[in-house]
Amino acid sequence: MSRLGGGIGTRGPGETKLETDRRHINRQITDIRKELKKVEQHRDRIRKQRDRTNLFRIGLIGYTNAGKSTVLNALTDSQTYEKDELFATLDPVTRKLELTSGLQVTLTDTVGFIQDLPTQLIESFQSTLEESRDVDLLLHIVDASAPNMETHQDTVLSLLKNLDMDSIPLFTVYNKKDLVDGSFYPTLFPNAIISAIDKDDQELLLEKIEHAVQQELEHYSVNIPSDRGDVLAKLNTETIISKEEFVIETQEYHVEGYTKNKTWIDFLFSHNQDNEQ
Ligand SMILES: Nc1nc2c(ncn2[C@@H]2O[C@H](COP(=O)(O)OP(=O)(O)OP(=O)(O)O)[C@@H](O)[C@H]2O)c(=O)[nH]1
Ligand SMILES: [Mg+2]
Repeated sequence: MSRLGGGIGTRGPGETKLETDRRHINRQITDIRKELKKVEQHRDRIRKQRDRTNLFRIGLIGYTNAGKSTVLNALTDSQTYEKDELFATLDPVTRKLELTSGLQVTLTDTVGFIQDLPTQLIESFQSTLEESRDVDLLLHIVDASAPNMETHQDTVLSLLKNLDMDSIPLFTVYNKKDLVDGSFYPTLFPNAIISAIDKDDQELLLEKIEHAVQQELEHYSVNIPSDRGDVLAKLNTETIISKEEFVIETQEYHVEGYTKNKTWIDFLFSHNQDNEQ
């Protein structure tokens, strides 16, 4: 009876341990369930917030010294900053960027990748990348003049895979073209081949980014009553407008374009214009 684990007081030492383990595991399961619940609630909140914003976010990634910070500065330095509720909570490595169409996006810098990252550094490295985890587009900056460019590229791509970030759309920017001797053959597509310090290349890069962004957006078509100038203004800075006309018969604006989030447009309409914020 004792060995079969009968009633109270007959448990052998092994069984007691089993019961302790079981209780321990049950507590862990409860804790994990609570954590998961929290994560779910957090995601829900984020999703709801996303419905209220249409902000397209771009992350800069790349091997160390590739020119990420230089690209960030080159693209954003010349642009003026206005105080804007949309961008009020930006962290120091995130800047606002206005594309050729007038669409405003954010651009976030990250710490450079390196090969054979020491294990104790991986965690802190990952946390700096957290910010880039849920971006809508990654700009992969590559130093086109580096002798081991391909190894650098592969290091970045495999780290992205390890971080489960390889499903994020990727656009490659081959940088430092002014330092390349002879011909250059890119291996990642789509791409832009530029020198971050060249003004014309900065323009070209902006256009290419705009194109890459548009690929990720959804087409929309709306009619806006003439008294909703607020909606029209928002669509101008927060979507790419491809068609805009005033229809005299209906006294409405007919607008077509590309947006990150269609729900956000519904939200705009339901939002009372006299009750901003
Ligand atoms: N000649 C040339 N130099 C460049 C170009 N872009 C960046 N650099 C230089 O390359 C060096 C590294 O640039 P950063 O922008 O600091 O590189 P990073 O990718 O931010 O580096 P980490 O932050 O360390 O990962 C700097 O000395 C830049 O001036 C370029 O197009 N041409
Ligand atoms: Mg940098």
